[in-house]
Amino acid sequence: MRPGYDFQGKRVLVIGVARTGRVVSLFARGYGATVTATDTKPESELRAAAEELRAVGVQLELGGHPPELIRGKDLVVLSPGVPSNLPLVVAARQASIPVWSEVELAWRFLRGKLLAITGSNGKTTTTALTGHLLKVAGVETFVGGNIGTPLLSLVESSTDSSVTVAELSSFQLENTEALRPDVGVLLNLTPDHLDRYASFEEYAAAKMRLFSHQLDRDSAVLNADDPAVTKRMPSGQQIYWFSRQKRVAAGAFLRDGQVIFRREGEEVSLVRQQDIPLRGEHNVENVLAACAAACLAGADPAAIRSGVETFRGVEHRLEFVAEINGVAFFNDSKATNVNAALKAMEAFPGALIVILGGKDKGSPYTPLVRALEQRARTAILIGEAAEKIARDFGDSVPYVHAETLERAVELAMSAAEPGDTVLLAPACSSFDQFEDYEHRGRVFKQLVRSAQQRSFSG
Ligand code: UMA
Repeated sequence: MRPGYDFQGKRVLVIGVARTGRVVSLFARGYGATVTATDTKPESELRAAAEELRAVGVQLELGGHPPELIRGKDLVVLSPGVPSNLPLVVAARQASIPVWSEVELAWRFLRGKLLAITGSNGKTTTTALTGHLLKVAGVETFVGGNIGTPLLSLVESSTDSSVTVAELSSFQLENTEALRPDVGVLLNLTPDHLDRYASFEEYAAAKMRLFSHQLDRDSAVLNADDPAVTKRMPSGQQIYWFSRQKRVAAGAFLRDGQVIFRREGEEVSLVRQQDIPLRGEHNVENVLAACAAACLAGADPAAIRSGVETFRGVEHRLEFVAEINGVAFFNDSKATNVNAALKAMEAFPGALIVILGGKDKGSPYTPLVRALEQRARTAILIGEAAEKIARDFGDSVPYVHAETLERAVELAMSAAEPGDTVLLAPACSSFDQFEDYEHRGRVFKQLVRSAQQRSFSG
């Protein structure tokens, strides 16, 4: 039995009025709370949400977060994009008002099992694949979280026999208090979001909160090949591993080209590695993690085999867009950090033109140099981070400045030769020029498809 939260008579402050804040406000209001929602954006930018929320009696404070907003509040709920060190949030904590992330609230109300996936890279693919495997196995499954659907919006549909597969970001895990997934997966830990965290340690600690409240009947699925994960191994729950490199005592690994799942000494062969339809070695890790998680949530081996074979990948993740005059265009707009971009580049053996840049997140771009030296015909730089990337590349990697994505696609079209791949793998977040990475990916696809049309008609 989860603890829930009794909203009756409570005064709740919701910070951020985008996807998360909207759902939290409606939920809390629906359960009888008095709700105030606040956003730094002015009313003119939030008209539709403001109208909808006012209609159900939510009070709005837009265009800033006045300090008096916390007065008399019983609970503050943060959207993931709102930093935990916001003065209003710090003041709430000082006044002993609980500050929760939306996923804490969602967990308290969700029915059935929660299978939660975090890590620096591969979360979205692994979440979508795990959801797919469970659906193929006939398990009643819901998929949400950082992947795009606030977890709280899945509460009403969840049942005692359903499994909710959630992608959780470090932002969402920051303000959790009791959240306890039945199965928690940690894919890997590499530097990310250092524009928001003071250190890698602080970022990793946010991720590890996934396991803080697990009990001995719960499971953790961990990457045995990532030293940053193994050195932070949690305790108190059942530990399963996944590994591309070695056999593990319990969990998923490769043997003779097969994915094997091992539990209590029993082994079952799940799928042949050659039948994994996703590009890149990193996706083998994602498949191993998803297979282990799906086994633990009750999927049978036959369903896992057919689920892996029929999985078609995720939008904005090494997504094939078009081929124009023998040049393949791939959209990996979700590569919002350096390591994700590196993995994307490594998935292509041939000559590459890589579009990089956006809003800098505080990590150096030097880890990309070796992969680019080996493969890149040129790098095309866009957005605020372009100068820093150019400085980090020095003379080692050829690059050109394009500023905008539109110009980058034009330059890529003229630089590419038949057989090349043009890859959008920005290594940065998108907020300098786009609403989010999905918007950036959609714009890229439109630009490529327009170029394809022109090439047909020309
Ligand atoms: N805002 C304030 N005050 C602040 C900061 C922001 O009022 O100090 C307001 C903004 O003006 C805006 C709102 O807060 O109106 C934005 O909130 P949000 O960024 O949390 O946006 P949501 O639409 O609620 O999306 C969030 C996640 N966003 C982030 O983590 C930045 C989405 O992840 C997630 O899909 C969604 O909840 C549903 O769970 C996106 C993401 O970029 C995909 N995630 C990062 C990543 O994957 O790297 C972590």
